[in-house]
Amino acid sequence: MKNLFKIFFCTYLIVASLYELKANTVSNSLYIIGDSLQTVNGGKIPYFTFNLNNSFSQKNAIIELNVGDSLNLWVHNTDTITHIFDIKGIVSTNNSILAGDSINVLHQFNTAGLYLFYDATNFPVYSYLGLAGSIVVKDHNHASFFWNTKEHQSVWNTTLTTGGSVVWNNYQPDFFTINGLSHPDIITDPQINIVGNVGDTILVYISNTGRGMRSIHFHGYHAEIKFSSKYPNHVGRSKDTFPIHSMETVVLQIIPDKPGEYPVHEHNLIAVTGNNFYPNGMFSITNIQP
Ligand SMILES: [Cu+2]
Repeated sequence: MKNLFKIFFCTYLIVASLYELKANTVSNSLYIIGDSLQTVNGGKIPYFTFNLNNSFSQKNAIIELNVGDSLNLWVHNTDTITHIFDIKGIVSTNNSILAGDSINVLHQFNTAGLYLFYDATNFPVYSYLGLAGSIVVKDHNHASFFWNTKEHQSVWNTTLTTGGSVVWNNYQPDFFTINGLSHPDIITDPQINIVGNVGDTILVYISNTGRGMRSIHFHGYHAEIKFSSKYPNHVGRSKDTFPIHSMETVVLQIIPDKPGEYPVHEHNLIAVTGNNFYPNGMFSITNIQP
């Protein structure tokens, strides 16, 4: 009888552990949509996004997964030309999607971090024009904030979408967005503006899907690098300014040591402007309560 119980108990343990190891499959759809981006001065420039449903939003999709999840992703091309879907460093099989067609991508994410999906068509043209979003892979349940940072040289968007070409070395962007937003939407967006309490563990996921270099400066608090797509050896460093190369990502952890309200901004001063006006660019506010 005792042995029988042991067998039952062991079987239970094995089944339970197998169940725990079974990762979730998360299904998502992305729609490639061409429309226009509203800039801070009320203008509109040609723009494309990956959206989670078939209606255009200036905010590119952010897909959230837990470590071990498999992403079952359908990518639908609602545009009139072929696009190519890649997940940087993960899926680069040049998945061409004909106009009006769809593809399916299945991938298991076993490492926490921040990954970029983008359009490789005539790179960097369509990625620059907006087709670059992010996949967040978490190994925690802490408060998390998400920034997809990007610049725009507004006249180039028209040039590139009407078949013209540009000289990328002459890049002089005039608009700077986070998650496709400009001032004042940036400072009211709950995905962007860090809120919390002293002692909280807070994660900030930052990607640079523009063509320029980022230098993100946190006032008031230091942050620790938890993930860096370009410099894995930087993990563990604690500082207040974070360079991020084009098409790279970092994950930062902040544990606030004091209450306060502080800016977080891009330290290249042109990038805190929009149409030459401050603070119309990459500028947000951290609000920490006691
Ligand atoms: Cu600063």
